[in-house]
Amino acid sequence: MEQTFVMVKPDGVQRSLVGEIIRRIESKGYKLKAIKFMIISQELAREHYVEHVDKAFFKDLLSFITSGPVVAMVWEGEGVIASMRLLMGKTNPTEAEPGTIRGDLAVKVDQNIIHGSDSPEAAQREISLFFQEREIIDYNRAIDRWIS
Ligand code: D4T
Repeated sequence: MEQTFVMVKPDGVQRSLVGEIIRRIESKGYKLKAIKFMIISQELAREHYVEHVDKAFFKDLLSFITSGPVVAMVWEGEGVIASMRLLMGKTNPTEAEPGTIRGDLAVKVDQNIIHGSDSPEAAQREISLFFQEREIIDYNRAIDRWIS
């Protein structure tokens, strides 16, 4: 079953949106596989955002993402990688549709409250950056037969 990496960024934690964000993902039907409340180190931030190393916003992005605790998670379900991007809405919250997490809850591109992997390769890379295999939990839910 497909898995994706999701993170409530420091602004989402500061704005007390962790519960609201998890509620939306849970209500959709996806299964929580791993969760960690943590402060991202400079090294991990650089690795996570390595594709943006040449961008003008890279330095600010690093200070922002390391500025306070985040909630890192692995979610599982059918088509979860692409679907999570739809639930999140466009990267720039001013362009994100109402009904999406960013469309409803965020305003600025540099404070867009949530991250989700954008491809199967990114999902695999990001999950293994943030989690060890033993931290990803296998379990059954009674509702799984109604969802998957
Ligand atoms: P993340 O990776 O945080 O989920 O964002 P996206 O996958 O939706 O978008 P991205 O990789 O293009 O951007 C990474 C990250 O950088 C911030 N950002 C982006 C920023 O601070 N200024 C900018 O101009 C852009 C384009 C927001 C997300």
